[in-house]
Amino acid sequence: MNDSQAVHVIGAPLDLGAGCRGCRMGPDAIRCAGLLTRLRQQGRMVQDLGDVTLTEREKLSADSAGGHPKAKYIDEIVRFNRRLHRKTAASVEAGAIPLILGGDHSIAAGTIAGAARHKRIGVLWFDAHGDLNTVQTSPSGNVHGMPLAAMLGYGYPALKHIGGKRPKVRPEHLVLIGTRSLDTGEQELIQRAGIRMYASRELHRLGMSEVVRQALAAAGEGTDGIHVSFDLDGLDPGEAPGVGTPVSAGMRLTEALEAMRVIAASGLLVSAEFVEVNPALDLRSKTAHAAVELICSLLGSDTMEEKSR
Ligand code: Z70
Ligand code: MN
Ligand code: MN
Ligand code: MN
Repeated sequence: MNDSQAVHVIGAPLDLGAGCRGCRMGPDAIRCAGLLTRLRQQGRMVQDLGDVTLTEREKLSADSAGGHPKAKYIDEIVRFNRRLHRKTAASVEAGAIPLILGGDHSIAAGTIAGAARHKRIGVLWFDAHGDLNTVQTSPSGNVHGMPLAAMLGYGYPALKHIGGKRPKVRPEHLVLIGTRSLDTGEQELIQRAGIRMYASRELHRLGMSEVVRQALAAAGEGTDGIHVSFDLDGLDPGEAPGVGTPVSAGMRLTEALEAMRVIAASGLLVSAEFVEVNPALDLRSKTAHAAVELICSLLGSDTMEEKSR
């Protein structure tokens, strides 16, 4: 990433992968919290490409839309993610930085496949959860608990094969940050694949900037750059109440902002997404505003910041 690269905002209003509805309104909530104005004030060229189309969910039921009883709405989720993958890939090819606004986290199956179409990608995954379930291990059948497994090459074929059959990320180029809620099958996959993880406890021991420096060294080694996937439930529920699955003892917003600044300074960023903002559960748009702050720390242009000082 450099200061002259434009940011392409892509809305991904999908909530069929989540356990409760509402984060389909996430993209507009983040826009309404002032995203475009703020990024432009920081000297970043921004273009809003609009939203990827979601088939009206009222026409769908979990069964009629899904191809699998343990992966609810999987057919529509795959269709949506194919469209999102094309949009994300086109943006990278145009030399821009795609900034995808979710939507539930199942959209990562489209965004990462898109970013990985012409680049070898490392992934920094900020989340209370691992999202490393497969149809076999998922306790809920909610697809937002599965996208990262799919990107590593595990799970539902149509989901993991979006944008081609090869895995989109290698386990040594993936780092989990802020993790504090994992299912048994996810823990097993982390062990088996040797995935690097900084749980909340370790974050506080090492400090966020050291954690992100180590994460970037691993994910950046032998790749063309980094995709940042930020689930707002990685933050503490006190600072991000508008999420479907709050988990206590999360990252502080100040810590997460520090993480974004270290990533920005590395120049390694290829693409980013901010997901799981649910305005129906939010308190005075606190979570949408947190997302805007994080995005500005990640994508604000340094040059202009210096000019305005
Ligand atoms: C659980 C599952 C999840 C987000 C919940 C929860 C997954 N591991 N992800 N909220 N963002 O159902 O697979
Ligand atoms: Mn997630
Ligand atoms: Mn989560
Ligand atoms: Mn490597």
